[in-house]
Amino acid sequence: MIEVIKNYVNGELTAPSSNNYIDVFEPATGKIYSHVPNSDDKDTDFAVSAAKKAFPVWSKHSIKTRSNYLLKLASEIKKDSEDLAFYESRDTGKPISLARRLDIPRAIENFTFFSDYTQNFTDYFTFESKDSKNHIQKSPLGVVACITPWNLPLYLLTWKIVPALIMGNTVVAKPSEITPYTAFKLAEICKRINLPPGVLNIINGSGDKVGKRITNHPDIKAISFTGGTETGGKIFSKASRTFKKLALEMGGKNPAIIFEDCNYDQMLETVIKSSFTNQGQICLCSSRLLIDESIYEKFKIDFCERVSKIRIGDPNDTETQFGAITSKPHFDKINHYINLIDKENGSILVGGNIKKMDNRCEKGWFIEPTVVEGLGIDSQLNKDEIFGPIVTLQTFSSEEGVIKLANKTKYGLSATIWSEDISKANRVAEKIDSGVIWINCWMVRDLRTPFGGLKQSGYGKEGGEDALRFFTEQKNICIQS
Ligand code: TXE
Repeated sequence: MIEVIKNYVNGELTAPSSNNYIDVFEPATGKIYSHVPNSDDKDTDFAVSAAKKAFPVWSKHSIKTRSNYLLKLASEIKKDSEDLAFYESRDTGKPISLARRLDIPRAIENFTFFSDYTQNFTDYFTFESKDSKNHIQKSPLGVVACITPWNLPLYLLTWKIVPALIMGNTVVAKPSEITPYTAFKLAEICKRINLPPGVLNIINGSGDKVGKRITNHPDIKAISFTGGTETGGKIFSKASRTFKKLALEMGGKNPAIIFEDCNYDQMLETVIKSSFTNQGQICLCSSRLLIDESIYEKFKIDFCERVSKIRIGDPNDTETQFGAITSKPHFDKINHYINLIDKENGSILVGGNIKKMDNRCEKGWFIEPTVVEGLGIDSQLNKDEIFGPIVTLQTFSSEEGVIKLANKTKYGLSATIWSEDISKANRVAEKIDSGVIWINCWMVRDLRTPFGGLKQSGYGKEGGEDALRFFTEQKNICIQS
């Protein structure tokens, strides 16, 4: 039976006013399993007005009170962890083991982290001089919007809504129409804990309708967005008309820089993960592997051998390491790049095929993890964000050379550097134009740190202090001494 997802507006689960829906597919089977509201301007405006109405009371609560509500949500998510992991895996095609290990625990941590982090938050500070006394007051913005993508649905939704809510804003959230299910379950949890109506509203639909209306709505004060650079650019240009605050987390083409003096086994193990976790559909995944030419042949053999052993399978199977591609259009996009490899004079070392599956998954969208060498620096495969299971190999022979190579992209999200010479690794890190750089590790996150890309990967930062600052406004009240 096809399940019907609802919007969550003003504390109620509601159908879209037009009664229009979008099909939601299970990537592992290629079959429709639910319908999500195809909301329009009227639905979006209703969500904004509910958020506006809830703001005066919610913003006057103490951080402690707001945090108590949010911790209740976290504890309900924890109770429902196993179900939520199943739903996330069904919606995205990721292995259930990954949803259990990463997506749901991190969603819970987003709540507990911001709750702890804001314990000692003060909403004012002062500057005194011989001429004046300045009282600086921090206040919530009002109604803010969070627009999120399909690769880490609940993880990224909670990463944005929690700091927004804890700072006293009310929220209109728009999950990806491709993977809306765990947001719907979060809405049910909000009802279960009696979150005051209008504080959080979850409005489903396409970017073209709901996303656009959010972007030009005069009562929305800020948008926190994660998604593609092209979409980020559209939001940037449209939102400027109403002078919204923006935090845009966008694409990446992340280098992994592998020096010959690295801890080889640790590097190999982690680079496999950084390349292919979530089928390569994490904005932080390594997609360009830059290898010291002195170890290139050895690395190539060892890496390809390991890649060929990655267990591709039904995401429901706990042994599966690598699942399906999240949507058919994205599957087509990745195949387009696979077809380009030959034309761009690259050679496929491993993978490069659609993976034919049996039984339940025979119509699913599976692509083998793919490793390519021999492509030019300016090839599309080395320039474009593919956001899938394709990595390219390139060699380097000097520190300056690899820095140049790493920076030869319009993106600047993340990079990893592998070397046991920490002063060299730090020297290189300083010269790499990326917002997040990992030395001898990957995806190790301290949520207090600023998170976000440089160049066309990011505009504004998330995390820790930056998230709190983003979701507040400051006012200076000056009295002459
Ligand atoms: O993302 P979109 P798409 C990259 C990746 C991928 C490409 C396109 O390369 O192939 O982006 O993916 C909403 N106004 N990433 O098209 O469109 C949309 O409904 C306002 C990188 O699926 O950016 C969804 O909720 N909102 C990435 C959200 O934006 C709009 C994660 C993201 O969708 C909108 C995902 C509009 N005009 C894709 N159009 C990362 N860096 O994490 C769409 N949306």
